[in-house]
Amino acid sequence: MSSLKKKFEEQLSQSRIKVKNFVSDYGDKVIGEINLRQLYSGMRGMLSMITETSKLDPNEGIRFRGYTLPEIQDVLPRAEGSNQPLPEGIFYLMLIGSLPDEKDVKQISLELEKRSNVPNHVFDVINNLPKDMHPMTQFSIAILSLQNGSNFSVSYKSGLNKLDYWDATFEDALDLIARIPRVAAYIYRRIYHNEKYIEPIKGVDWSKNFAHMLGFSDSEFIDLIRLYMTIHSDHEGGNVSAHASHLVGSALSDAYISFSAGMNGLAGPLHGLANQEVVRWLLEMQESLGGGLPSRDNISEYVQKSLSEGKVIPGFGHAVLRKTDPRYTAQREFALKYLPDDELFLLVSRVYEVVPSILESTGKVKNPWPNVDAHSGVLLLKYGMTEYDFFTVLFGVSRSLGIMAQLIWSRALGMPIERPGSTTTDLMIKKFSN
Ligand code: CMX
Repeated sequence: MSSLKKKFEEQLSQSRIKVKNFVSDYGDKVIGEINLRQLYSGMRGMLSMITETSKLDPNEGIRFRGYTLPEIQDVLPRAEGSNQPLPEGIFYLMLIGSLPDEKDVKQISLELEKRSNVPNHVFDVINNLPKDMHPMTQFSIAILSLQNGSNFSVSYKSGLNKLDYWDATFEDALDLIARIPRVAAYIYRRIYHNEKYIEPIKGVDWSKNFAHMLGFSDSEFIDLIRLYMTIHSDHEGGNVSAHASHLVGSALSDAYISFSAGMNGLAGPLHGLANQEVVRWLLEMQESLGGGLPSRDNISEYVQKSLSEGKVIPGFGHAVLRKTDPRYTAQREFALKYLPDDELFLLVSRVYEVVPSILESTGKVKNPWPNVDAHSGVLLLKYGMTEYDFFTVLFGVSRSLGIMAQLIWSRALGMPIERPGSTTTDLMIKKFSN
């Protein structure tokens, strides 16, 4: 048994007892009220699930097991010569609940390397997809095609004890995290680089290998991927991708099926696809304003026009956050360090100066500040990754860390099948307006 799995198992029985006693002692406590409006507004602010890995505060942003993003960047182990934490470390933190040391992180890199073999039939499946199918659709299909290797499904068929669900899920989760960079890189090289595939390398961390298979060897780009994989990894449980995975997983669908469902949610423009939409919107704006760095007044006019046409400004707003997303700030700091004079970075910065007050002036946007997706694209473009309809796949690879840690915990704590209630408008009218 791997040391990561042993560490998880060691604390499992205690966690189970803690949850059991807590629910038995406090299960009747009321934690909030639900009003009718919330039913019609996407369940905003409705506390309705337990997610152990991270918690999102509207003003402060994400905390991973109690650590803010700047703290994470400070305390997690780094690769030699690198300025960014290794995402293996955030996976350890989310799963085990405490900070890893360098040895722990190194072991995860090795474990992922050992598990990284992708069966040939997965490449056959991808090869049979039209190249113009969106990369997220290809990614989701490829993840599903990995499913026949699921430990959980095979063990369940032969009569798995409920108490051991977590164990088979742990195996699937680690396999999935290990394999999807190869799958994502294969999709990328097939669509955009004439099917010139790059074999994985051994003895390096998860992100470096991923960057290598994508075709990038620049050490700044590798660090960018480490940063990218860390900051996109988790955003508590209620966002569409995490929640979709959790919901599907609650029916005991295995890790592959659950994660693919989450990726289908991430592929929506109001969620993960926003990173692609931001780049498209920025480039279209730049072109329609005559190229170069547009003035604040011109950007303002363009934004007003987009709004008047009933479009959203991609990369701005959030369902929970009410301040600038710390994931945006982390990327801005990276840009200020490595590409302060880049024209598209300057454009992103100018948009940041202009958009919030315009969104505020609409009187309806609850959070006018930028989110993670407002910044990620320009960094990738700078290092030569220009195929921006692929960017959501990178988000997806990163999300595997959080969603898989969440799934292991849900199985370990015996979380039941999700089944909230619903009602009809007529029944509500009958109840309240007579
Ligand atoms: N541009 C224009 N209008 C916006 C807006 C934006 N960036 N953000 C919110 N609004 C509008 C909403 O569309 C809504 O309009 P209607 O009342 O006409 O329907 C109104 O403002 C109120 O919305 P809200 O309560 O402030 O925001 P929601 O919680 O409903 O939605 C989000 C949140 C992210 C979907 C929304 O802000 C948005 O569409 N942003 C642009 C897309 C984006 O960047 N998504 C990525 C989010 C991060 C991620 O998941 O990756």
